[in-house]
Amino acid sequence: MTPRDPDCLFCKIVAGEIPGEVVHETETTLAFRDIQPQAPTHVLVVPKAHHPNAVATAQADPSLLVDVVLAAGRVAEQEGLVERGYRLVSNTGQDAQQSVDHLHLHVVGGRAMQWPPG
Ligand code: DGP
Repeated sequence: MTPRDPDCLFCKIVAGEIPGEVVHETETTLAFRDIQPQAPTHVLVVPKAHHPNAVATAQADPSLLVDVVLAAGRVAEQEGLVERGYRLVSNTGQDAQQSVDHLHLHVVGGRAMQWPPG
């Protein structure tokens, strides 16, 4: 059974209760455009099952974390980001400014980026 948090925004997008601009889907993952894009391409890749962050996902269901990373790679290919590169970001916790406690990989690309992040 797929764990779900009834109060979770991304669980609602996965369930189709809140609209999302979906760009890729697998049996276990969904990818949709970020509502506040920080670059020409900014897609969020989430597991359909609710897990609060990447480490919790790896602990609970390691192959699901692999599914999410592979889906992010497919999105990068689809969006034409592979040649020039892109960033995969997974904010975790308060200091990292994680605002939705459902694992999501930000796939960000289409412009040159800075390091370190702010
Ligand atoms: P984070 O701060 O790492 O937890 O990223 C959460 C992202 O989710 C943030 O970049 C904005 C995005 N976001 C928030 N609400 C919505 C929404 O309703 N739809 C979509 N597509 N993205 C959202």
